[in-house]
Amino acid sequence: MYRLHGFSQSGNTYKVALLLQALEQPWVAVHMPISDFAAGLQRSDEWRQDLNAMGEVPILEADGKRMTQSAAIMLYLSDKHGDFSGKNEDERQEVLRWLFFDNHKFTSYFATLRFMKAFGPTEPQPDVMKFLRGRVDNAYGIVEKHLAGREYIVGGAPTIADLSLCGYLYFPPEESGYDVAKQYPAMAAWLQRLRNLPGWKLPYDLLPGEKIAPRW
Ligand SMILES: N[C@@H](CCC(=O)N[C@@H](CS)C(=O)NCC(=O)O)C(=O)O
Repeated sequence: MYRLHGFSQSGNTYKVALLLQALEQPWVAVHMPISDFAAGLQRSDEWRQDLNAMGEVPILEADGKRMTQSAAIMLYLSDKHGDFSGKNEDERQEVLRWLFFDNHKFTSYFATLRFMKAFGPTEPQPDVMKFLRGRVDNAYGIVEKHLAGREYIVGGAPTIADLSLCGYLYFPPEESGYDVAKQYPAMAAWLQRLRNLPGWKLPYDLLPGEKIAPRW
């Protein structure tokens, strides 16, 4: 039984949860309330020592190991269960390329922007938001262009590259100010396609934690 630490607002946790569902593996959520997260529990010395020195969720406990970093966890699970990793060496190389792009450019700026707009303790500064929107628009434009005329990020079937890139795209538009379904047609069609994966659910239905109204 896999144990996945996180909470429903965490798109990085959602990526791993979606993969466990698609692999039809049994798992339980270990809930870290967003109030603890907002208070910085994950940065305390004790938490870092006991759970993750990097001070982040998701954390997956499995096979006597405690793993972190959603991409590393997804590579482990897709390899172990022999699915969603790409059909050959070239596809697996492409999967890695998109996982790195996602972690550096696609998820990271968007997750930061959304956090500041929806959950930040103080009103975000317009210049900072403008910078983040510029970075997001660039990364989203790249994925939109890539998906025009193709069904999945790599090859002809879903892989962990899809599950990583989609991790923040099913949250309500008001949390980020981005309405992907309206602004990015190729991404919208791809997100619709991914809903057919086994066990697919929206983040607030798959992971524990109350939906909260965006703050700013
Ligand atoms: N690259 C990491 C990012 C993980 C991450 O940023 N997690 C957020 C929650 S979604 C977090 O725990 N942040 C804590 C902090 O920055 O203090 C991954 O994919 O797992």
